[in-house]
Amino acid sequence: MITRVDHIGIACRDLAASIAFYERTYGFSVFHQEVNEQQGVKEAMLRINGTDDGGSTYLQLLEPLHAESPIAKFLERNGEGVHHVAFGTADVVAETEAITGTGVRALYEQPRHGTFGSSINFLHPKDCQGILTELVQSPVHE
Ligand code: CMX
Ligand code: CO
Repeated sequence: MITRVDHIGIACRDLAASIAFYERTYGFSVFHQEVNEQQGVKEAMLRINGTDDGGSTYLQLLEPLHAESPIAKFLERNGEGVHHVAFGTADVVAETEAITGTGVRALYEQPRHGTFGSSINFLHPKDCQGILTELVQSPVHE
């Protein structure tokens, strides 16, 4: 079951400049920053609100680490903007299986490492109404 919106992923060219925009415009602040080599990104999570299942909702600002990053390819094609939508679930394996059972392609056979040590998978944008969709299982599910 999908229980919430976990985050909206936003592609940017300059992480510091993007963070500064969200700080001065909306008063959001950085909750967490990390580099994820496997995903090819330098990222910042800006926490927006808590949710009733104990999780939170974030904006995920994503700067490419190198030219082969999926974010670099996206920026080249589309410029800065919304890159993906991520839904939270208590069980990413079961949720991926349920969704692929409806005919939607998952990008990975097994979940991979996401922000905060979460487990993630992606659903192909061409099967999801044009939206790259991420499934996220938080490391500790409250
Ligand atoms: N949103 C919507 N559509 C997208 C898209 C996106 N973010 N990225 C690509 N597409 C579209 C392309 O425009 C293309 O459409 P057309 O065929 O109509 O031109 C189609 O998908 C396939 O494009 P492609 O060139 O074959 O594939 P790409 O090399 O662009 O790869 C994808 C697309 C989704 C497989 C790749 O970006 C990927 O593996 N993403 C998952 C990992 C990721 O995005 N990591 C960064 C975020 C990490 C995090 O959230 O923690
Ligand atoms: Co994400």
